[in-house]
Amino acid sequence: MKRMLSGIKPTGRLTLGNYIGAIRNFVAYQDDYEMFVFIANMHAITVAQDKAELKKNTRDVIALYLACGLDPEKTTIFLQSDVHEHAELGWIMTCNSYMGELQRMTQYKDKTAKGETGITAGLFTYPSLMAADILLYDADYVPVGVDQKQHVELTRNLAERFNNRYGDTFTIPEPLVAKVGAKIYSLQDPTKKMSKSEDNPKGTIDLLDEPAVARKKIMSAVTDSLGIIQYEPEKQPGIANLLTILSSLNGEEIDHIVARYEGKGYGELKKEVGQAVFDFLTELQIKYHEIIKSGAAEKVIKEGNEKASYFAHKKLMKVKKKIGFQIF
Ligand code: AQP
Repeated sequence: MKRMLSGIKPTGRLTLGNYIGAIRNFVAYQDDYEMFVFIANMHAITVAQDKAELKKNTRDVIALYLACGLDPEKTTIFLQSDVHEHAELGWIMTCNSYMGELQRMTQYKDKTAKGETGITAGLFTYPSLMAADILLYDADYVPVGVDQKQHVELTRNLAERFNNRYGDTFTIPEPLVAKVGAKIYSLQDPTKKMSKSEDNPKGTIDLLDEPAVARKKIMSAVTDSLGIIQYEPEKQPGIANLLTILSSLNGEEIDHIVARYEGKGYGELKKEVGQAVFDFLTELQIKYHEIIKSGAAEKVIKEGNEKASYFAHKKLMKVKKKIGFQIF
């Protein structure tokens, strides 16, 4: 069975974008791949985090992974900072990365281009840590959004560089971009990605939003004045976003939805999308509350950490030997 690895940063409350673009796919993949899914809390601190919020968000990511359908029998779910090999291999990968390569990574490039201040060294070097995350487990595939393909490319380059220098050590991973619903946009600015750390709560559906509040957000989503329901992301990003959300939640082809709405207005479409989101969140949150009450998250993480550590330790030992860290 091929191996796959991915993670989510606990930088805020998980959004519908995180579900549609990532978690939903992890759940589908876990039947066909040996899955490793982690909570990327070491990546989260590349930007300052409040301690209490980081703890709460981390627990919520675990509970929501489970509530969304990740099955710990099939998927190893672990906390990045509890598997210390990530930090160790991360440093080795940093020492294998060139400044020029890291300067080309979009997050750093965008933030410096905007003249942002307070950019941490971690934000500059995190792609090397990401490479370590992937290479520790010999992942064959990494499911990514379009914007993250660049990271897997860097990982491939670092792995090849290491293998050429020290002999065959790492599996070269491939990015896997999902076809449908790869990207969900802000409801208030549908040209911008829906993000956990978005400031305007009206643009984002949080997985833990009150379902009625989420429905209201859909009803007040920004659209356009064309008045035609069609899938034209360039011309009508707001409508395209609503169609993508509906199709992702009810499994209906976008073309079918568009055909159903011929001659109908935006209000009706919003009502249906709002109801689909309402139903989805209601069911998800029932499971989430059960998981929180049962204490299942703690047990899952403990077992997942142990399993991940086993693989990570073996790989790191091999690497240390190759580079001359093991002296006796
Ligand atoms: N809007 C989105 N549409 C589709 N997929 C999305 N993902 C995130 N937002 C959307 C996917 O979710 C995973 C989470 O990755 P992450 O938390 O490590 O980083 P991110 O992509 O930067 O997510 P956010 O929510 O935008 O976080 P912040 O605000 O902290 O930067 C990835 O697989 C991503 O593609």
